[in-house]
Amino acid sequence: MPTPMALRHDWTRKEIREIHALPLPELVFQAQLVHREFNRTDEVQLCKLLSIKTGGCPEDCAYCSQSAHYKTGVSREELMSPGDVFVAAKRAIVEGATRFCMGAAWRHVTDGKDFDRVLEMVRGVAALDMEVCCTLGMLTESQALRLKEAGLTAYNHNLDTSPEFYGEVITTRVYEDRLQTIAHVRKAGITVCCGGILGMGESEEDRIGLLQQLSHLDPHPESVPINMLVPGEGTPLADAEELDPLVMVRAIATARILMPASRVRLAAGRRQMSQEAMALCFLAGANSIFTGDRLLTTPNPGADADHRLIENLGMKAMQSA
Ligand code: SAM
Ligand code: DTB
Ligand code: SF4
Repeated sequence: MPTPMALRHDWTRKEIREIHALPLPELVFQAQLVHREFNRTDEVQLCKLLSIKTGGCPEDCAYCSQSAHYKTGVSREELMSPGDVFVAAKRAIVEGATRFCMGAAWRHVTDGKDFDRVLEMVRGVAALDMEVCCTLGMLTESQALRLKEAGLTAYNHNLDTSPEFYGEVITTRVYEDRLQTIAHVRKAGITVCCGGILGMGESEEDRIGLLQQLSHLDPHPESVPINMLVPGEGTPLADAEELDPLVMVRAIATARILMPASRVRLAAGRRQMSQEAMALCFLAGANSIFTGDRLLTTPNPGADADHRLIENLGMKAMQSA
């Protein structure tokens, strides 16, 4: 038996650059070798997103239509009621999802009645036997602990891009703030969901820088969402040049090689991709998608289309994890 590959957290930029620049067939082949060693290659996890608190966010993320800094047509709403969230979670189960992720357009969590209500949502969804994930902005250590006690499985907090490019996209917080929240989540014993966005005008070196940062987290994030920018009207990135889907394939394959045991999610942007491009992403090692007809504020292919896609490829939806 060959010795199983050890997980590494010290990948150099040069090594990552070399992997990322391989001829695409070779890169995908290398990613497949790793994928086969660590994961079932015929399974895709279906995750469902729900925006529990939409719009009016004080942060200025240039890609986001929920930022209050831009006129985007997404209006500010109140936090949803737990009852409505549970209805959505039960529908997600019927649609085959095994993970439910609740997103709030907050800069950070504030203790008080809204956070208490989120904790109630977490307890209720956890009781449905799904993986429960939240993405609520920055967290303190004690807030992370309270989420853990409520039954939270995972917390999503993306690094989005390289440290060098970060300031071009967001000015209301710094990279170190993100790393700190991720550390609080890890310390509380919650699994980490951390990835980024491609197609914001970043260079190839920025994508490599993002992948290096993710791979240097120790342990690796259990879940790595790779989003393709969904350009939102009124945001500074509304007219960003459309990304070649093969850039997604390269990033996913590289993420798979650097973080062999993580779930790599082909996240936002699937409406802009062909079935063939998505198939290449699975070949490159993606093993998770967001299903359902909405992401947070933008459309997604929909559960029926996703089941057809998975069936066409002879793959299957991951059963309860
Ligand atoms: N406010 C919280 C935060 O930013 O951490 C949670 C919600 S935020 C919408 C979660 C992630 O979604 C962002 O970090 C970003 O990576 C991704 N995202 C947001 N808008 C996007 C867009 N238009 N296209 C692709 N990904 C996007
Ligand atoms: C992640 O990496 N992508 C998701 C989830 N984590 C929260 C969000 C995608 C949002 C796409 C734009 C929207 O629908 O507003
Ligand atoms: Fe706010 Fe999150 Fe959107 Fe940034 S990505 S503006 S933090 S909702």
